[in-house]
Amino acid sequence: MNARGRFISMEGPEGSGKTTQCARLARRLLAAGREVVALREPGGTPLGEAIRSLLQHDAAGERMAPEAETLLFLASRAHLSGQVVRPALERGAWVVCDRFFDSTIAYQGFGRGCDVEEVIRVNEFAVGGLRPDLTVLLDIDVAAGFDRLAGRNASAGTGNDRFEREDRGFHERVRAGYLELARRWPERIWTIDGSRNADALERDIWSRVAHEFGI
Ligand code: Z5A
Repeated sequence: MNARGRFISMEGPEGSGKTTQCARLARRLLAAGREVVALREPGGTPLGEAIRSLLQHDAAGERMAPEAETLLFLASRAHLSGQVVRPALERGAWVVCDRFFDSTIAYQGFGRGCDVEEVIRVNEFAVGGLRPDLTVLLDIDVAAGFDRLAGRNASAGTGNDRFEREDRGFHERVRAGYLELARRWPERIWTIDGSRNADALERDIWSRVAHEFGI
């Protein structure tokens, strides 16, 4: 458990509904009278948002080395952890984060093929022992997640970003990697079926959070 506040991260493959569920959980916590700090990764600080833009777009079409990509995510996370997450937890706030360190293990470790144990070690260096009290893993079939993103991108008139353009095999490795992490850290990572409707997911997540943290 973190000092005074609580730290909840939301994880999952593309289109699993993390952003939707983070917003709904934050609303429920606010309604329960808690101070909430809602964050996304990469991002959450001006430096983090600048790093996000580097990571999501090809710099002059140049393919990024997996190690460089890993370290950019970690730079954003190290800054966010020290500048925002720890101070929020210390004053008793609830931090709800759309992705955290499991994303780097899943995407850069299992997805890109960087050594998973090495990625875990450098992650530790970046966050200095900080870890979520609870991680909700929204698991979804890769094709179903992409169907959702296609719908969203079509209505927003946007294209796929650098990660969304990766092939199916990459995204299958990411999904399998997440499921492996859930087996490795069952006390922290709670896997739920993200293919269900958003209202049902919101209810289940809230009932787990309320029960686990005594709200
Ligand atoms: N990345 C990494 O490689 N390493 C790292 O360490 C970190 C990240 C931290 C960040 O992109 C990218 O960076 C990400 C991984 C990589 N790869 N990509 N792409 P991002 O932040 O822009 O996007 P994302 O985190 O991947 O989110 P997403 O996949 O775009 O979406 P989502 O948050 O999972 O879902 P959503 O936005 O809530 O919903 C997507 C659509 O589905 C939308 O139209 C919703 O209305 C709809 N939706 C949501 N829930 C449901 C349900 N339950 N049923 C039906 N439809 C739904």
